Amino acid sequence: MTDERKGLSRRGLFQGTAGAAVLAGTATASGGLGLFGAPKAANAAASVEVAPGELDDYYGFWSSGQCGEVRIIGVPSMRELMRVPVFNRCSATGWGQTNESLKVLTEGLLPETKEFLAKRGMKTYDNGDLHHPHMSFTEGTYDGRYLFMNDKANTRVARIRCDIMKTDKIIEIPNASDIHGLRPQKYPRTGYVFANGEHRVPLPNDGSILDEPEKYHAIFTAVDGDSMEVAWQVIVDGNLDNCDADYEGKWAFSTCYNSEGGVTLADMTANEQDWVVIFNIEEIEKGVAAGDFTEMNGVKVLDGRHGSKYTAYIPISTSPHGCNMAPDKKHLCINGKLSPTVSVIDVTKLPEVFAGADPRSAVVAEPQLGLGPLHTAFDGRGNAFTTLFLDSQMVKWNIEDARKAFAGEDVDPIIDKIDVHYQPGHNHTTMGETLEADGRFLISLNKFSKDRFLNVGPLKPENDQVIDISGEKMQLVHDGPTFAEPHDCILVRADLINPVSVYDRNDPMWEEARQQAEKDGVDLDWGEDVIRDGNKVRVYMHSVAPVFSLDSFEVNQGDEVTVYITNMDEVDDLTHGFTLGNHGIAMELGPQATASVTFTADRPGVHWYYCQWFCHALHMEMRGRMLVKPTA
Ligand code: CUK
Ligand code: CUA
Repeated sequence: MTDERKGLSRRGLFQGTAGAAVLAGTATASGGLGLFGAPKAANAAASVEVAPGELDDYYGFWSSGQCGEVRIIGVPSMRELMRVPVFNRCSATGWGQTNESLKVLTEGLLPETKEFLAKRGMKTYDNGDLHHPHMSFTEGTYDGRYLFMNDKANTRVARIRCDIMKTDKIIEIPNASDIHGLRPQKYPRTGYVFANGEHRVPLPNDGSILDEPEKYHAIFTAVDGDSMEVAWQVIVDGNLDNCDADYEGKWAFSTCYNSEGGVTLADMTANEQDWVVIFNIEEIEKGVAAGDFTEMNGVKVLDGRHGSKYTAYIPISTSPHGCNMAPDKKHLCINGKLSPTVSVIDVTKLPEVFAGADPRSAVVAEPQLGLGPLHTAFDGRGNAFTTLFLDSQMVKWNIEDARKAFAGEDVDPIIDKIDVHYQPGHNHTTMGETLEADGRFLISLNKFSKDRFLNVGPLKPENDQVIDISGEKMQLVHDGPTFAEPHDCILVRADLINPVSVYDRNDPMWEEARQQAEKDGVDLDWGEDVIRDGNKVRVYMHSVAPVFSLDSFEVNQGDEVTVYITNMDEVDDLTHGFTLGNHGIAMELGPQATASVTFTADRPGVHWYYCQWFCHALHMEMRGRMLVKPTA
């Protein structure tokens, strides 16, 4: 294929995704060069093309909103690579059903939550609302250790181990009501993971205070990212929305709305101004050391309301939303939402604010960008990209030029605007929240797709668009439909992440299974046995393609059965599964992993179990029988 022909075919593709039927006619009439021009469109398509067999340059970690999982997407191709269950229940992997996953899902719940769920016959929540996935940092850039994420629905923070891409810790945050904004500390390392409690509730929220909103509080939490324990909390004024951290380990920032302390929409948007709260980490740590806190539900809670030495409140136009620290280490961008502006705070001025200067003196620019600015991303070359929800646009602007304009110079900071389709919320650039921001691609996470895809009924996908930002002008290069409802993503250079292909037999994930096997005198790796312990039965077996080492086992009706299976295959990509028919049971068995599941065998008869992960030419034959002897 000649370059010219390649260009033409790519242009065709581009027009198709743009839905511009008219342009096709124009192209034919002008001999192949339409309004967009073949060479430009060809370059645009080429920049996202990842040919079959080639690998993407970036891992994209996507949230999934009310689906409660994390999705891994290759960027720029936008091919979905994996889903990692976190707060949700997963049919494929058994997340939320295996004993190993239930340990992660239950051990961090508060005692009263466990009690509440037990009354509903539940061990844990099986839903979540995951907005913000962020990676751990060392010295201002991603270090490939962990991903952290929030659950807005059930007030939790979770962690994914990036060596195996599985969730290993989930904790419920006490004294808070839902967790929204979440960001790890960037320097010197993570360190703390900051988590915003959004809704204001009474403390304690035990029914002793009900319809007295003036007594409600929102709370800011620092979680220790290594131990996944709450380090401290700070009570603030207003509702916390999004947050970020600086590049020197000194500050955390949260946008805050509802300075009115209201409970209805009209109340909450009455004031002209709300604020961004600055948390002074050093002062807070000193306060903790000095005992200046109240202990609530086992957590050290500091008072950071107006007048506190731990916080500063910088007034910003009403209801600011996104909170984004630029990789120039200096500028914090606060996105106006209801105001058409982004307020730029120079963090080098914050010590003066804490020393008593007017908080507004830290605001060094406030460019008017368009309607509905929600989130801002950076290219590492001094430019910022802000989503305009109401205008359905992405705007590129220069931070230094915005400062000059704010200081009275006649400079327009806006460099470029393009339409996105439609209503963007978050956006994110390649490595954009790190010191290694490389300015290659920008994702616009659009809340609506409208006419961009085939109609699939009343529920439409969202649309995550890829924009090439390597040049002066932005170029829209790809549309990517997504299911409910990613809010945010991060784009991590591929060399920073090195997952394993086969589990380590010493992984702590199945430590409890190993201990039980030792007590039972069974070799967890290669053994197979049926251990009876009263009405509890423990069944051990291993799998090597295409067989389970037990082709049948027998139990009595009413026994509480735990099946432990170890996949002893050592080959890459050789996952087995265990599905027990008509029992609602299925789990993933990764290479060199152990998984277990517990259930009551109350259906007499013959029940087949089989491998549900295609593993071998004789995969279909990989099965066995559970024989359940009736009681009477
Ligand atoms: S929030 Cu959803 S568009 Cu939860 Cu990050 Cu801004
Ligand atoms: Cu083992 Cu399929």
